[in-house]
Amino acid sequence: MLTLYKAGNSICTQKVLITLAEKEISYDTVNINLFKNEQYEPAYLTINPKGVVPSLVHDGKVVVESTLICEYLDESVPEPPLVPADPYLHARMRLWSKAIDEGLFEATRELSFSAMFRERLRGMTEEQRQRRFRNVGDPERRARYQSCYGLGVESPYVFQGIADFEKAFKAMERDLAAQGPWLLGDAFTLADINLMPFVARLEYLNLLDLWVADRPHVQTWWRHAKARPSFSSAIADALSDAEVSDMRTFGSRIRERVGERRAEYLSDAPEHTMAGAA
Ligand SMILES: N[C@@H](CCC(=O)N[C@@H](CS)C(=O)NCC(=O)O)C(=O)O
Repeated sequence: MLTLYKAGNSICTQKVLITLAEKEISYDTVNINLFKNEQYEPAYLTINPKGVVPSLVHDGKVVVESTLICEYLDESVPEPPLVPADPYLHARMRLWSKAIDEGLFEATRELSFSAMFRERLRGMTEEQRQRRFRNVGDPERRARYQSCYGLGVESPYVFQGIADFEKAFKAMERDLAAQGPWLLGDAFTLADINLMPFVARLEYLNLLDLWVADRPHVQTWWRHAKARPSFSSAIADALSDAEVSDMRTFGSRIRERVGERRAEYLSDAPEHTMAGAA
């Protein structure tokens, strides 16, 4: 039996939901409400000591970290394969996972936070807010939350995120131009799946075109990705109208400043700069 601990509109959960849909795996879900701090409840921390979603429990065995969960699912249910058999392509797939886990995840979280979760935190009591900041005692995560709560788009973490997206889209455009339609060529893989929720979030925030307006291969890739039934079931159809409208409203408010900060980054970035996936 498979149980997925998930949260509504969580980018990391969405990666796993796409993988489950692609493989047509059935599962149960337990919803963890991040705005009620349910991720920090002692019972949940025994499953996921970092106090984050998603977590997968398979016949009593716990698997955490969305990238690892997707790979675990691919190994457990081999058809259709989502990890390339070729060792070189496998390494390139992992390079994309690393770029996401070591940069784009935080980039997306910080942009989302500055645009909209910041507003929700303002609605919490001081005690709830401090609990969220304190989380599970991770000083780095706390510093990021506090910086984005206090400074919004002016936070240095948001600037880092804008730079990380710039590098990633540049690398995507290069790889897709060399060999599409998917990131690793003909086969749709976890490299594509891992990126989809992040690109979707930027689009819902009305920010995506800031990076991809001049990147036609990324645009084509994104059209193909959105046409997959797994995208609809895991992301588009799972979002409420209110969530979609909130993302657009709050994202639009930071759009101009994000564009300016991107221009600031580009004016100073070395020409050869590329993401980890380069
Ligand atoms: N590296 C982890 C990150 C998980 C993560 O941070 N998830 C977010 C939701 S997308 C979360 O649970 N945040 C709750 C919090 O920070 O309190 C993964 O990929 O599974």
